[in-house]
Amino acid sequence: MRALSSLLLLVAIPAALAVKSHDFKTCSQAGFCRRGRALSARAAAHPQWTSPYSVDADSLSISSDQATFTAGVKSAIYPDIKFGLEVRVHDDGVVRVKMDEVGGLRKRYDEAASWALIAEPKISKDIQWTVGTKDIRAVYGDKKDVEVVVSFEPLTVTLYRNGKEQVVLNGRGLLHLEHFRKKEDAKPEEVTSEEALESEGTQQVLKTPNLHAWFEGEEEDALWEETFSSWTDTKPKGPESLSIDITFPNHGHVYGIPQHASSLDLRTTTGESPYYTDPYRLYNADTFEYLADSTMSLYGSIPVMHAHSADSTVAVFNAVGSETWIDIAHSSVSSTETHWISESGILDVFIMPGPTPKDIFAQYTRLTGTQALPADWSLGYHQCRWNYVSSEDIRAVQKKFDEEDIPVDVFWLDIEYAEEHKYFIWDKKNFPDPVDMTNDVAASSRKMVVIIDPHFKRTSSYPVYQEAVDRGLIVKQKDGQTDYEGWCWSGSSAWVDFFNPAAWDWWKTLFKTYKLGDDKFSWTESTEDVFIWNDMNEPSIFNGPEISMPRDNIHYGGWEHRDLHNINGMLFSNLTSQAITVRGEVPKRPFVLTRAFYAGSQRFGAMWTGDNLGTWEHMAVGIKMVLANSIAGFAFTDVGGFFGNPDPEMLVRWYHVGAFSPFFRAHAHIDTKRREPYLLDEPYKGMVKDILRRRYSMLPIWYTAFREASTTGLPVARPHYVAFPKDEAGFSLDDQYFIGSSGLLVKPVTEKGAKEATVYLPPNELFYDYDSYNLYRSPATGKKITVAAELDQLPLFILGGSILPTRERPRRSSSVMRHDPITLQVALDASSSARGELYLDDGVTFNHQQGQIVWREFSAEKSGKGIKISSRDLTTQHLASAVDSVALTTYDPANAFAQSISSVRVEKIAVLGLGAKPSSVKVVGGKELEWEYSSGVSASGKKEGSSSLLVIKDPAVSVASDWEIVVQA
Ligand code: NBV
Repeated sequence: MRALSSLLLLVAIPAALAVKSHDFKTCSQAGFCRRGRALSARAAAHPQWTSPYSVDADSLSISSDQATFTAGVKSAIYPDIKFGLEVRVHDDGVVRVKMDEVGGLRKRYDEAASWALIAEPKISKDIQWTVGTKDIRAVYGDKKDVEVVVSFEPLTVTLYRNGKEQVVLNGRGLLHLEHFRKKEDAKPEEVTSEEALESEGTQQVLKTPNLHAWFEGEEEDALWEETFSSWTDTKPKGPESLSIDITFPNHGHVYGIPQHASSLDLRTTTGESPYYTDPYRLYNADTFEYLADSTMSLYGSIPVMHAHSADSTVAVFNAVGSETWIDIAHSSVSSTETHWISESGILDVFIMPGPTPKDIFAQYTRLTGTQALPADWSLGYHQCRWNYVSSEDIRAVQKKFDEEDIPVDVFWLDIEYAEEHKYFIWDKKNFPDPVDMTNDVAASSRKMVVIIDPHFKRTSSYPVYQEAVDRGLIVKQKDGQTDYEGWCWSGSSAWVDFFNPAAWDWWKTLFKTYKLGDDKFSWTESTEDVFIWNDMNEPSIFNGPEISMPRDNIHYGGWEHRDLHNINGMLFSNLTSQAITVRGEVPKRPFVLTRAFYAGSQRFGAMWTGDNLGTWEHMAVGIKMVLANSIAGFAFTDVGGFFGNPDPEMLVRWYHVGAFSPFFRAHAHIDTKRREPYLLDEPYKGMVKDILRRRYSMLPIWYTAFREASTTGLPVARPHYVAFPKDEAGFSLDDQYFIGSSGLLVKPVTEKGAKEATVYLPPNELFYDYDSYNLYRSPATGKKITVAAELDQLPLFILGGSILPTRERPRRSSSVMRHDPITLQVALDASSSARGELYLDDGVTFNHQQGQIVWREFSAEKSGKGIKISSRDLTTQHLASAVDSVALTTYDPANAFAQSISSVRVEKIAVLGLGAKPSSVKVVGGKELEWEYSSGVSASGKKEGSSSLLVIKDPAVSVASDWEIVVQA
């Protein structure tokens, strides 16, 4: 693979260099997906199709706390097979719908939710189920405007708000849990409609004599075995797929289900003129050189979908761990039909009622947790390539950055640091002094990230492998006994089964930086400045089906790999993250980048967009992918593209994209030319240096956005529909977005040769160009503006009404900026007010959880004919109003951290859009300040053009304390 790519990539990316599509299945090559789509086709063809599943009302039982009901479910097709339904309402209105086969031949995989959820959700105290003859229903919510109705025959679940349908399960009758059966009686006896169905209505519909054929199709399709390429998947359990249609009436847009290289607003995959012909696929896979516009699977899978309209947002989390395909049809402009087809598992769907995007993020993160607050340094610039070849190489690269005065925080080592790709074990020829090397990096206030892949070389001289074998931790072949062997970078390899609890503590011990005992491995050749990158954890296996693990391999508990494939990679990186956290005496925030992910991964680290190409298309789709990933986690997109040699123009534009992504890493394939920023010629080098400096100046904004994400779930890279949920014109926007709640709007340029860019501004707002301070006003319809976007220009705007905290002193890394002064940019809105936040803590420990923080609110408001700018403690306000879940039992505004930064001052305040030249600027209770004013367009006026600018010089107020500055007219 490497030899081939070296030949191809040293020049440029030829059009032919793209994913080897034939390595990966289409829906028509996956038996259960074929069956699912065929079911849907039969339903569409039958004018009176109805679901054969019905609730047995006699078996209905409501729990003593009233929140849950259970009932038996019958299938008219298989009257002897029993199913159980459980529906419960959580205290935030989320409805959980579970259905499983009862007393079947085997057990379906029912553990997906347990890996994704942080805890058993709290049950509503507000529910009163009412049982009728045809359904059971409950009305709830503060305004009693939400209603969930479970109809008995056929079984459907519908969520209403204000009487309007929001989410419907099985409305199209595509629910199907293929029950476990014996191969010998695979062909069931014919069941006729008269025998099976007593309900008159259903009898009318089902006139066909053979109900099996009517519902499941004439032919048995790949129930017991299937082949793909040279691979045979023996399916010892037989068919067990799960199909469910989920319709979002009154919601015309759906987003989420990362990861795909596609638009944020998900497109139609079925119907008369589908945009895509295959459903969106979720099956973690090493799809290197992936297509830039496709529903193909990529490295991670999060089965979460938002459905949005100007009236409301709802969402579903389908907690399934097996391969899943999702068909989408925009049945009308205002409704969306989806069909989820999974290979195995129980039905376990969480319906999130919204009604705003903010509510959805709160509901989803209450289930699966928020993004972890990252270490502050991890928001700086990361320099990676496959590979920095030696300790001396790392030192030389660091030196060049310093000589050129280019900021950087982290140097990364890819797989070649490890002797024979035995991770943890340094290749001493090239890395003779790993601890000294790391200490040299750390001495410049920087960190290292080193890769640990999950394939372990099968040799007894490799202690990590041997310890895993001795403990019986290796994933087994289909016989359930023999250790599975596959092929990866390290040659013949084995994979640890992280579903086995015995692996958990063992894995943590490996990362201890001190010696544990003579016959026990720990990573003594690392320090607490080394952090981890987990790659290839889909898992990627070179000689495996679809470059992954055989589905009939066996994991802990006897589960087949197919049952939990999409969860598998998450366990590896989550445990690595926990290992890093506790490796030292004082727990410190981990940093782990993972390629494979599932719902819940966001709690432990960052994910990235994998092996993209150095092309304009990939740069553009990377932005959409970061937005889609951000809905359910947080994301990197590799600057420069992994494969290929981007020209300087593309690289500069890509640095802009990276600098405005939650995480910012440049990476490159082993066969590419070196492309560190200092290697560029002028003017490109200067441009990249400016971009990097801008990223560093904005670190306070990023960190504040991460604080918000880590407590509310609201994404750092925030799509337009989340920021302006009522603005229909922005529902499909995915090439411009906001940074947290800061008010920063960015539109990276992703076209070659561009000189200008068009940016959409939402209705009735003011925006200031970040560089020119030009003020734009959008009318009630919103508007598009065209702005200059030469190579050194990035379309970047501040929403009127925002206050941005920045640190403007150029530095070599983020850690040395912790005591730098702050600049505030106050962008007034039409009523001459503005607000913003700044969050600071020590950046590395968990002391913030004990209230060691500074969290300020800056505001500007009219005061007489002038304005007043003030700073207030925000934690106190939040604790008083209990607005969010900041878990601070004891909080003191004068906490030790706040005291440690009491000398950090505000060194400049720039006010945009002020109405007139002030007569004085004064700190209340303090001195008269120096200032400069240049006249221009005012925020409260009607004109567009160059904004007025008041620069208050060195007000010298502390960032950690309350103050007021009065700007008198
Ligand atoms: O470890 C080598 C690469 C890594 O640089 C890249 O970022 C990963 O996505 N890795 C994939 C394996 C080889 C890919 C061809």
